[in-house]
Amino acid sequence: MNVKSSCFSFTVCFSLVALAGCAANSETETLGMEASGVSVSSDRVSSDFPHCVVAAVPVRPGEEVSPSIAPPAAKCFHTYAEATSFATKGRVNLPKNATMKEVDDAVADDTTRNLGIQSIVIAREYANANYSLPSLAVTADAGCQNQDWVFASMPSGWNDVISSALIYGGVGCFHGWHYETNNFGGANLDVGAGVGDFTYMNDRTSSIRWTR
Ligand SMILES: [Ca+2]
Repeated sequence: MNVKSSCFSFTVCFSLVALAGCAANSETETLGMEASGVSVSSDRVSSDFPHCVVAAVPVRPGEEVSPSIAPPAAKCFHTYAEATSFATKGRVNLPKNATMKEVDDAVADDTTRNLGIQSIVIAREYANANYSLPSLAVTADAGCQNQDWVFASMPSGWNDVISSALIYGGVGCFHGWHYETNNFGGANLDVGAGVGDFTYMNDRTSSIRWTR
């Protein structure tokens, strides 16, 4: 009887430990695959490729978006400098060991100078609060003066993970509406210039619309 009950307790304890382990794992938000160590870029966000870039889709201001519109796949890079070179088509080309601030300053400068001319970074999404990596740079061929930019659904690996986001100043996008469901439905949050903590919308974004 004693032996049986201690076995039973052991099983219960073991299950609880396993459950706790599962909970801890899901909190760390392991995004995507392990390192390959060889590729310069990856189609999926991961701890080794945490700097992603994707182009938003233009629509007329206020226009309804066809549910069939999906964003192009994101490209993810090992360093912020590599991702930024890709996002700006090589205009911002800094050393791989450039600091986040150096790259950020260069991106802001490039966005100001090339607004309406070519691919610029208009916004940045983050998988963690307080603008912490992994990040998703959103590129567009212009600001929001004459069109909205959208993701009717999120790039692969980015659904239900956004925890903070910002919009670059000067691009004329004053609102970044984050929605709970694909095609702009459910609960929503406007990040404006930036929101470091999504609170009720944490890990719930499934579509985004940037507007003037
Ligand atoms: Ca998150």
